[in-house]
Amino acid sequence: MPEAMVAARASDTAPKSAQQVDVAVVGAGFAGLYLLHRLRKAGFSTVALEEAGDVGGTWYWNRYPGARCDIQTIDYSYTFDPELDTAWTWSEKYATQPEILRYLGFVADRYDLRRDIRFKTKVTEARWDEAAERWQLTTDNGAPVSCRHYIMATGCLSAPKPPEIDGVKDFKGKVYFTGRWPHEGVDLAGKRVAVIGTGSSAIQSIPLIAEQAAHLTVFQRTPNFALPAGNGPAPEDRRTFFESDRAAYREQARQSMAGVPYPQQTVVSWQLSDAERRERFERAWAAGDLVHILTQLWADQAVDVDGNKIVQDLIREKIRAAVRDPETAAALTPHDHPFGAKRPCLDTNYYATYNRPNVTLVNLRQEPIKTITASGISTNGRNVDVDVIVFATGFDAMTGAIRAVHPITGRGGKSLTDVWAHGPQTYLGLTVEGFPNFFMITGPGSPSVLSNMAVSIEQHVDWVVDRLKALRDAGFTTIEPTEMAQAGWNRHMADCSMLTLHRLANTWYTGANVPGKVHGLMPYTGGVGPYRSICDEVTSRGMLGFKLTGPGGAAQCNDGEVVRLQPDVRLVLNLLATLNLPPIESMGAAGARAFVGEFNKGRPAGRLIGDIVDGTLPGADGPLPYRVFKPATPGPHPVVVYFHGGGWVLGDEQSDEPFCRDMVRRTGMMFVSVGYRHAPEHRFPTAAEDGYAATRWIAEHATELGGKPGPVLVAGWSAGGNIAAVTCQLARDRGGPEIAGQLLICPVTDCTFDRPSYNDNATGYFLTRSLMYWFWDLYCSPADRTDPRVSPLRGKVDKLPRAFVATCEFDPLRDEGVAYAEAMAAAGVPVEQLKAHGHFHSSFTMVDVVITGVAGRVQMAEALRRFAGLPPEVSRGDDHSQGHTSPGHKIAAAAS
Ligand code: N01
Repeated sequence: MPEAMVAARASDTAPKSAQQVDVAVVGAGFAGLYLLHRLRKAGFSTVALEEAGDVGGTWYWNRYPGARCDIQTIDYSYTFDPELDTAWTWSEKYATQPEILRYLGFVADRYDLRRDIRFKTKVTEARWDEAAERWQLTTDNGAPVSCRHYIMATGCLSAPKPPEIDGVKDFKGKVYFTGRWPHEGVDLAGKRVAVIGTGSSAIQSIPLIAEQAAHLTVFQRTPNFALPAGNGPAPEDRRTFFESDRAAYREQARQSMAGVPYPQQTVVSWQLSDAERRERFERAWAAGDLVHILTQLWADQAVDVDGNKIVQDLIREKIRAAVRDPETAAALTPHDHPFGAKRPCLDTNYYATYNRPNVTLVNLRQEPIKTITASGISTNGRNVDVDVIVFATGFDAMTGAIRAVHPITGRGGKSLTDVWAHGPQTYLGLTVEGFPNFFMITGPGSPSVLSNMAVSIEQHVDWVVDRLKALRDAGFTTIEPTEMAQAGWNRHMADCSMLTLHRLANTWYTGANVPGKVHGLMPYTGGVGPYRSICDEVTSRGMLGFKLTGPGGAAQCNDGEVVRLQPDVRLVLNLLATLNLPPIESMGAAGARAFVGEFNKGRPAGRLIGDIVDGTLPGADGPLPYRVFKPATPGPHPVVVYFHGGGWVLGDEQSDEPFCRDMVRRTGMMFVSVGYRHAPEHRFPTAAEDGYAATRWIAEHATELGGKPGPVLVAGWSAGGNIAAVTCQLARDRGGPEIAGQLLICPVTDCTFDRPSYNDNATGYFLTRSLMYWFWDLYCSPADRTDPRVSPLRGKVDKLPRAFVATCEFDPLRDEGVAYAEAMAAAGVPVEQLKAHGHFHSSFTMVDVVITGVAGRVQMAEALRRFAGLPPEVSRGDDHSQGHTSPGHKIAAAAS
């Protein structure tokens, strides 16, 4: 519909008194349109308030040359109606802005949505009316609105950021913002043009502007990674997959991590050779697909600085090859952020554009802009006269469109701006405590901009509208998240932010692009599929974390936190639950060992370190096997004697190999893992005595083993932690060896089973109470159980080596580990504790699976180095062993 007609209708029909509706929506972009459709179908009276003159949202405003989608449009489409899905065919792999806008217009027409949209109408204030239990909205055009529910479908990138450069008003030429490009287009032919910024908007428009302009000067503050879009028809393989089973294709997208149907990679970078990695990279480069290159190279590319650096280096090679002038190429090459931590761009001839004689790059890192003058732009190094300045300077993302657009006042006069003064607080990214009946579509705290927005929008809209229907059917009139639920979500957000490398870059994802904005990762990094399952869990658990109220004092509140586990621990436990494994204790010792052996075969052994040497040592009653893990750096290194986990029944000197390798890399110390004997063949006190004897022998033969003579350290996980603790007590009582420190990870320390963690975490977290009972029964008769050689908490705990004790919140053994740490501390032993929240018994040993366990292992490594008298940081000598180097890379960075 022509804009003039729309505008005329909007003002002609504006009622004098408040417009009464069930639900008011702000925005008529992707989200607003689908909301209108769903709300209407659900029988709600609705109005959408839209500042623009027509539908389209971001695609209405961003009309700059070259504006396109950066998700393949086959995926960037509505999927709610299979008929709509077949009624529209995209002409290109990445549709242009005009085509996407046409699509949204087509959708609006098909479902007759415009009749409920008030265009050119901005909400100027929104206030929760407690007495009426309604939101009262004022607008700048036409009647105010009174609504039961208020939904922001304002998009994440719709509030342009001011340029923050002095002198703009003095400029006598033309000024344009990519995010507010004139509808009639701009003729740049023969003009001297400046583009400020090198984000996606700039990178898409620069090649086209360069083709028109007499001269283009690009002012770059931070270079960005850009990949060739390879636009054209939708790729054959994708089309075939899509056409063969549309429903399956869409469903896979909904359950995926990014909202695009790609599988999760399981191979990590260091399992691949240089050639294999390059082959994967070249394939991804040629595919011209952001999600492909961000997710399909190797499993650690987005979570580990080393895995990521390999991609960065390969892209840097491409930039050098594309740009002829080495100085320009160097300036265009990003070095300040991991690949993907800042949104990479899809381009068409971007780098090659700098080979044109009419294009100049100004590196603002070397010569910052001083001011804009009447005739152009003045930097520390030069004055550039131009006719046109294009600001491609980005947006106040995610919160800007919600918070800054208009004051929103909730219960008790609370202002959303104040509530979010220290960063956005939400429950599920959808709702805010203190703001009843207020919803955000793809708000901060949801996957939003880290996902295919089309998929996330549909999920949000479906969830919200389904909840509103259920609320109405149950006779409730208000819905609001609780403080506890919101605090839990914020903590979960913080946990998730440790999963990826996004937090290591200054970007609009973190608010760093807007001066004065609070820094913090705003989108949810836990993935689209997991997020969907969490929203569904909230519903299936009786609207967990929401307070519902209705007439006559009706109320319902099932308070709680929906996710208390670390995000990756949740995925691991969910996966294990789907395997429906028989209890380990039902397998018998031989069966359980075979099971663990099979389980371990499927996991990578760990990154390359220095030498790995097997041997045997004389134990108390015969030879015991051991495996030495050496750092790649020149020795001799301090020696850590390590005892594996497995309840005194399972495992061997190799079974915790990934953990040992990882700790060797992080500590720069040598680990000797001991194959102590197991129950039921060898019952108490065999494991304890083997542990002590092995420690003694290793201490006496440290030099022979390639280690540093002097005091050793001991470490162990689970039953191995028990043996390490017992060894320290025996060494104290039996005249040595000298032990410089003990690292006890989720140790067994006592035969008392009535501490809360034994009940709280009895089942559901892999190590169960009944499995522990079984281990105890096989190892130790009831009469022996109070012996300090199996229950060190019952022994003397003074005069022990310095200790680091790690316990996990969701572990039956948690409280006895804490009790042991506290007992040692009370007895004067220097003790450090790590109480790992959201973790389970295996979190620290599932290296490369439980990514959030890295931070704990970093702390453990730092403690071991302190105990050994080493400086805090270790330089890693193993980086070049896989053909890629990261000189001077310190452990602190690796831990990130
Ligand atoms: O904005 P940006 P954008 N002086 O924030 C620079 C989506 N999008 O509009 O990095 C000098 O990325 C700033 O420099 P720095 C997409 O998600 C999608 O380009 O802050 N320079 C940066 O280079 C994208 O990520 C598509 O140092 C200044 C640039 O301006 C998001 O929108 C297309 C400055 C801003 O880049 C935002 O992209 C377009 C100053 N005062 C956008 N202030 C699709 O393909 C800022 N800059 C779908």
